[in-house]
Amino acid sequence: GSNPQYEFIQVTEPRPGVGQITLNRPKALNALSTPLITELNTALLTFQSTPSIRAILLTGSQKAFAAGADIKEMAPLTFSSAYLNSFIESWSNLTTTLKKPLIAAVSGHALGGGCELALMADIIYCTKTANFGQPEIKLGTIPGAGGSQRLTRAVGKAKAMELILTGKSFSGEEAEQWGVAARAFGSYEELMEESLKTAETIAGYSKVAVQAAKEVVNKSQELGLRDGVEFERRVFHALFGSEDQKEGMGAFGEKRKAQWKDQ
Ligand code: CO8
Repeated sequence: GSNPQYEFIQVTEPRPGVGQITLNRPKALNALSTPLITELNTALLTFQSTPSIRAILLTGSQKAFAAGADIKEMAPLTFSSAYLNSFIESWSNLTTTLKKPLIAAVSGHALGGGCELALMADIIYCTKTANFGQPEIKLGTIPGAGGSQRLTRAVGKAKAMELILTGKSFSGEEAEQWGVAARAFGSYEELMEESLKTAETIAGYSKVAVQAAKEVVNKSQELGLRDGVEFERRVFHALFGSEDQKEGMGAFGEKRKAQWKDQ
């Protein structure tokens, strides 16, 4: 059920091994205020440290994943207060701190910080009509939570530059074509069902292998090809030291379902 300790998010366990966080600030289209981000961080860290949670789904409402950072909160900020308090830093590095896989299910608006939050997830699923974009330029500012870096890695410099300099939105259908989203669905219901199914599928694998897989794919965004392939091979070798590799390959030989030990 929903957790009463949170005001701006809902936290549930909709399927075995799957933790879901639903952004729930409908009056502001899930604008990412500091209190909301604090709750989101707490919920993610709680899932990270809960052994029964094996995959995490992050979503908003049908109308909005998140319409950006809270403009009303940011409007009066000064350089020195943003700089001295490291505004945004606490939530702009989810991919490096969260070890469990995170799927973002995006319907409706994913703008500014909302687009950046989605880009921090390991997998984006969306509706074809989802509305992605980095409109910060229209507000006299720029993306501040990794958008200029992660969007550029996802779509290439030409498209990223056009999107960030014009502030123009792109659809979920385009997000899928450009490789930002893994899949785009025709309806909200289908999006949520398929997102849960994928989270459940991942939750059904060895935790050790899943964490290693996420780690090596993320390394590809940081390392050159030679170092990346070497890192992958080291981790691949290391997994021969896991019980789950013996179990997985043994179960294949015995034509039975593997029983993961997460060891
Ligand atoms: N911040 C604060 N309030 C918002 C935001 C926002 N980003 N987006 C919407 N709201 C509020 C509106 O003010 C409105 O509230 P009220 O009824 O009190 O006036 C309510 O949500 C509903 O919004 P609309 O009436 O505008 O709804 P529409 O369906 O007409 O329009 C839009 C939807 C197109 C999404 C429109 O609301 C919009 O353009 N929103 C702003 C989008 C935007 O510019 N986002 C980027 C923000 S800047 C940013 O994210 C910088 C990131 C830096 C790093 C992250 C820092 C935390």
